[in-house]
Amino acid sequence: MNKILILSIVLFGIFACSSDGNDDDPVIPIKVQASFVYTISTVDSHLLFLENTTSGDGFTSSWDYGLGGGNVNDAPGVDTVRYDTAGTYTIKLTVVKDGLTTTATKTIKVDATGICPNGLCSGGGSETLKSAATTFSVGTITRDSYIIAGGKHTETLKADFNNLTSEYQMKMDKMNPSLGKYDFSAGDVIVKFAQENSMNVHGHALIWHSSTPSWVENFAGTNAEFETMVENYITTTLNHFKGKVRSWDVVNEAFEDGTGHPLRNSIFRQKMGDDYIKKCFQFARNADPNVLLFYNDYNIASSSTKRAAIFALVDNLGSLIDGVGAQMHISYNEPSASSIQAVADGTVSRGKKLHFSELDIRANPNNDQTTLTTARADLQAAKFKEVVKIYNSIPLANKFALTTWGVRDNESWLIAFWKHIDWPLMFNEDYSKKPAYNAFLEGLK
Ligand code: 9MR
Repeated sequence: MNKILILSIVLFGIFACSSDGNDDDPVIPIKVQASFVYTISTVDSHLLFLENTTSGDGFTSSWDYGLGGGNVNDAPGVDTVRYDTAGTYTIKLTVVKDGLTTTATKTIKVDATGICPNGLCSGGGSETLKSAATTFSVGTITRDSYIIAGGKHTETLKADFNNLTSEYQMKMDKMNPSLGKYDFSAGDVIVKFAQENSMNVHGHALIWHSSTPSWVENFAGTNAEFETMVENYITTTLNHFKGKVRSWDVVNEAFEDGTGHPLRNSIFRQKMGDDYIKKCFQFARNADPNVLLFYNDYNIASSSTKRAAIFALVDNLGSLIDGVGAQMHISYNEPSASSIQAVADGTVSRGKKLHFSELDIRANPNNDQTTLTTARADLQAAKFKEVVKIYNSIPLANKFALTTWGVRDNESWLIAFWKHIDWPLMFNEDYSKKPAYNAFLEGLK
């Protein structure tokens, strides 16, 4: 009796659930799985091309680019999205078909140079020059126009550098264009950007024979009036930037290159005498006792006699000078490591700070290259590493900053100066990093 009842219930159930193929029966929805691929533009590494590769049809789809803008409709074809700011972004594709939703996500990384291929940013991911150089500042040059324009230049500054030097706008011809008239506007733009981004500013350069305005070259007054004018200029400039500029090159390139390296016979020397450098340092010290004062010059490594002349000046200045600026316009094959070391040793033994102030390394000093070959780029990188290693090995108390004279190869002053192609810096024209960049990081290890 119980068995018959159970069989009846089972049979009823089977018949009740069976389909007779009638069209009115509900269609079971087919789920489509969202999927997409992306490629980075080869022309502009900040551009990402997104392609929805979900198979099937009859679905709607939308993107969340991870930029905080929420979902946007997936337009037909490839979507192009721009990622300007360094960071990590999760891109999400949402596909809806017949009320069923699926998603696909991918995460991309962006650094100062753009979207990192395969999520691998060069320089070991998040490591940048300034984050790796924990015991000294990493500097470079800039201009007010570059800062105002923003974009990749300022992104790169923010990512890698924390010590800014004005390439030419904090020199006398720009800051003091006529008697009693001052223009600090470009310096102010650089200072503001530096303050907003926790960077230092290095003032370059108060007195330089090569950027002396013509009204100073043709000064009509007495020597005493000339000296007062120079004192006023230094005092006014240092007062304006007091507390905003960490350091100044007080005098730049005062020595001749020839035998004996005499002082250049600049208008300053003619009017103020052989001790004009000391006077200028004293004016600066009087105006701002806290700012760091440097003497800056080139060929300090390559010429032992020039080095000797410069160190004699440093000795003569005594406590008026805080540091030596060694410009470091060098080549991939010279000067030797021991010559560079001699600059470090001479500065350290005098208890002064060392600024490798204008580092660029010519990859093509003999104009025998039309493109930067891998072999030459590697040799150049090795020299960058050597320079950084030497700098990083000096005692902490003598460290100050290592400044490259430019960001991108194509912006270097060297190309116009030598009138042929070269690639002396750490970034390519598209701001991608050269082997020299990683070599800089390696030099710190
Ligand atoms: O790179 C600078 C270039 O843009 C300027 O026109 C020039 C004159 O102001 O100065 C260049 O920088 C020099 C620096 O101030 C001192 N050492 C040599 C640098 C290259 O000439």
